[in-house]
Amino acid sequence: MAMLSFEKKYRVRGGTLIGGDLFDFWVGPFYVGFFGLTTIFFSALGTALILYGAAIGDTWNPWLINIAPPDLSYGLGFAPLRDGGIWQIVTICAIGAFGSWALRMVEISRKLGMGFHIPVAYSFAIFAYITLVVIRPVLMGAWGHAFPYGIFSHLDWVSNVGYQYLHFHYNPAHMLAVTFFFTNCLALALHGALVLSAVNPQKGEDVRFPEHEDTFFRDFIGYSIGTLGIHRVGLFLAVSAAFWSAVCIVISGPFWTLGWPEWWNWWLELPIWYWR
Ligand code: UQ2
Repeated sequence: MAMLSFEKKYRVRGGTLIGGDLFDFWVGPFYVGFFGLTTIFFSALGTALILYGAAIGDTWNPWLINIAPPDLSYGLGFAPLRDGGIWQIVTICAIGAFGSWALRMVEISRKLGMGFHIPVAYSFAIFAYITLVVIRPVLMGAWGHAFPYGIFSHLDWVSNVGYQYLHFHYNPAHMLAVTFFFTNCLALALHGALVLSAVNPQKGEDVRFPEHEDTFFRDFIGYSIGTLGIHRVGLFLAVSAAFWSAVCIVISGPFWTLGWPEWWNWWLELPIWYWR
């Protein structure tokens, strides 16, 4: 709460990418800006379309509501609203909202004279989404290759696409992505636990500072990566997880159509085995 008082000091004018001073204001704690308005526009339109899609669909059961992309026969063309067209406009709205959100991060970073690490990191998540719903469907020639918007329906899509390649866990890029996700969990657990253990003591105990944090890990494993370093590692692990997720799906179909286990035949076909 104490932060709210000195936050005002950082409510500086400028840093906008578009619109000059016109949208350079706050509503309560929220910076608005041109991209704040476009975020609200795309989110509201997209949400309304999902509700409309649900209304003309079969169910209001939140688990089962499904906004599906057009049939494969529509290729890369526009489909009628109730035949995948809603999905297409929702997708445009989603990309518009995510892109606006990233650009609003850029404006706020510029205002504060910060680096662009936050929008750059977030862009990897947007990139992974766009890979799923635009890049891969375009490479494969039909919007119908994108995933449907629905809780169970998108799970079914993931399962079906996985089995289409026999055993997705043999996809080398998938292996990398999963490893990055798990390592990211490890790093965040270590970091969160370390910070809380030092900085949130029992009643009557003193807060401990980074020299204690460093000392814990030096005693424990002979190495401390440091307070700046752990955040560099965290950024790298998180961004890599999103990046390799995008790679593992974009190569499935456009660049590899067999089962993923077969990809490893290159290993079995290495000439070194004749030695035996
Ligand atoms: C650390 C440090 C932090 C940390 C953590 C470490 C004082 C507050 C968690 C320990 C991290 C190491 C040894 C690297 C872990 C690497 C991977 C890939 C899991 O040293 O400095 O700052 O939060």
